[in-house]
Amino acid sequence: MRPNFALTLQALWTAVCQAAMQHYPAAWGHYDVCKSQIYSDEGLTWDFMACQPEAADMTQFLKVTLDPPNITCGDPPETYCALENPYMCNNECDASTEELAHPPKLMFDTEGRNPTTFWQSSSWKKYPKALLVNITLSWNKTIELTDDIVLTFESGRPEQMVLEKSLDYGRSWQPYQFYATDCLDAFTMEPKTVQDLTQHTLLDIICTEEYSRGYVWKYDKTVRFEIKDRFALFAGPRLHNMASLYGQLDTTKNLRDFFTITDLRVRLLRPATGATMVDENNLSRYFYAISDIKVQGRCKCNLHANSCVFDREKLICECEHNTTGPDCGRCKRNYQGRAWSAGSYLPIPKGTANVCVPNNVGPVKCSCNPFGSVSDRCNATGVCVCKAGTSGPKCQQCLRGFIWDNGCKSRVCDNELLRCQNGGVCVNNVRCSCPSAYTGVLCEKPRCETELGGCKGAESGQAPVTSPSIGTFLMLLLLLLSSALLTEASYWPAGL
Ligand SMILES: *[C@@H]1O[C@H](CO)[C@@H](O)[C@H](O)[C@H]1NC(C)=O
Ligand SMILES: *[C@@H]1O[C@H](CO)[C@@H](O)[C@H](O)[C@H]1NC(C)=O
Ligand SMILES: *[C@@H]1O[C@H](CO)[C@@H](O)[C@H](O)[C@H]1NC(C)=O
Ligand SMILES: *[C@@H]1O[C@H](CO)[C@@H](O)[C@H](O)[C@H]1NC(C)=O
Ligand SMILES: *[C@@H]1O[C@H](CO)[C@@H](O)[C@H](O)[C@H]1NC(C)=O
Ligand SMILES: *[C@@H]1O[C@H](CO)[C@@H](O)[C@H](O)[C@H]1NC(C)=O
Ligand SMILES: [Ca+2]
Repeated sequence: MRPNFALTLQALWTAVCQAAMQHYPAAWGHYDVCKSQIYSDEGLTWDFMACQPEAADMTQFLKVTLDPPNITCGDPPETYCALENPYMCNNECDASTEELAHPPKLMFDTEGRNPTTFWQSSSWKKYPKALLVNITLSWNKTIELTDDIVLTFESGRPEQMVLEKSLDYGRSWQPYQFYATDCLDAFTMEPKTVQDLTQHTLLDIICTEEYSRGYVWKYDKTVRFEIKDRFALFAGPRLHNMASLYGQLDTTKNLRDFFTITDLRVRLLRPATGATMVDENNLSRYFYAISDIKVQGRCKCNLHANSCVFDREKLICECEHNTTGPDCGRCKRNYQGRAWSAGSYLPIPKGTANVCVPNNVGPVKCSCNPFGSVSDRCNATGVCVCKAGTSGPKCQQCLRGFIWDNGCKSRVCDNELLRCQNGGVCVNNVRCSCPSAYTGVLCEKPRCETELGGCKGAESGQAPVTSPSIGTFLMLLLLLLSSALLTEASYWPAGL
């Protein structure tokens, strides 16, 4: 299943670069384009689509805040001993020397071939008072996570920690996941792993012991928040029905909100001790050190932008579809002709743009011909939608076979074969003006109104027992005539 997870993720969030795009079936949806020009009956027009920015390394755009602010090591300089060996004390931290300093930014630099770079806290000098550190990552922008959050600890993984998220720029926080060597003891929660979750519980907040176990930290330094596994659960073991999947993604607000954040907070509650007893005589062995934090995601632009720029220390969606705001979360001024709405992943593959429409659309703005168009207002794309037989940007022209008469009407009568009957008069080839006693397209039916008499049988509610009307007869005749002319073996009496 594993290799499928990546695909699942792609399918759900289309976290693909354009080059890779071609390798995925188009039916899976591609949301990298917001609009394209198309040729239609009215000439060149825009076709608008749901769109979103590519996923990216979001750590490039964050602001990191530590609490307490002076918790970073090196002021004053300190010497640390190794957790696994109290006699190995060659870890020096000095904030005033670049080579010996361990500032927070080293959690987000690119690890090259050089020795690992890491942020390090002061040691647990005040034991048994808890060594508490909050690391807050703020984007000042709503983002959607697309891949696992991965923290790499350089001096043992913490024995207790909580990962939290905020959706409102840090005003309120919810836990994402609890981590402990002993979940019951630390948080009075049953230990679970992401494998214990089901499709129905995938948004449950769990405590896991998976990433806190003993001395194995030398080989496994990472602590994860498993987003891919949750996506895979959401998608189910097999992905045959992308439409229903996108449908769920569109309609399951909880699910989308779950992966949406403005801030993350790592609450470090107890450092690695590697033993049941803390060696009180040598507290220089206990501290936090993080070499890397990975956060992969994309700007949330409500499917109204395919690009998000980092401008003056700020992430901004480049909104399309006449939307605006940091998340394209509202309609531009003068484009509030209907309520704002997020774009939709459906129907796949291009979704629905739900563009904002101009205010006061109608004969003011659009000047759609009131007779030729379905509505005097433009539709959401700012286009006059024409009635059958009508065309032109304002729906003021008739297609071939149609004749203008307060809108385009098909040819109904003439003074040759399609004669109005019973003294009716053909008006502009589009209708017969009938004498009051007759009705029907060609005035072929007597009116069935009691005061006019006649039309017997109609009053009783039964089908009038009349011979086929002359109009119908004429039409039948025409039809037969034309088919006869087209048929080689004509059986029509020659004398007719
Ligand atoms: C940080 O500053 C506070 C208040 O100034 C002080 O009490 C505390 O000991 C300092 N902590 C460290 C690790 O230097
Ligand atoms: C910790 O133990 C080592 C080895 O005994 C010693 O060199 C070091 O000074 C000790 N550190 C502290 C703060 O006691
Ligand atoms: C960290 O965040 C928690 C939760 O909001 C708060 O109670 C605590 O005071 C913060 N600071 C530290 C150093 O734990
Ligand atoms: C966050 O962004 C808003 C605009 O979107 C800006 O007004 C505000 O100053 C920013 N706050 C910080 C702390 O950067
Ligand atoms: C947004 O408004 C501009 C200016 O009126 C217009 O050219 C453009 O086509 C509109 N876009 C959409 C998606 O309606
Ligand atoms: C508006 O009408 C045009 C032309 O019929 C059509 O192509 C377009 O999809 C319509 N837009 C919406 C949002 O209904
Ligand atoms: Ca680093």
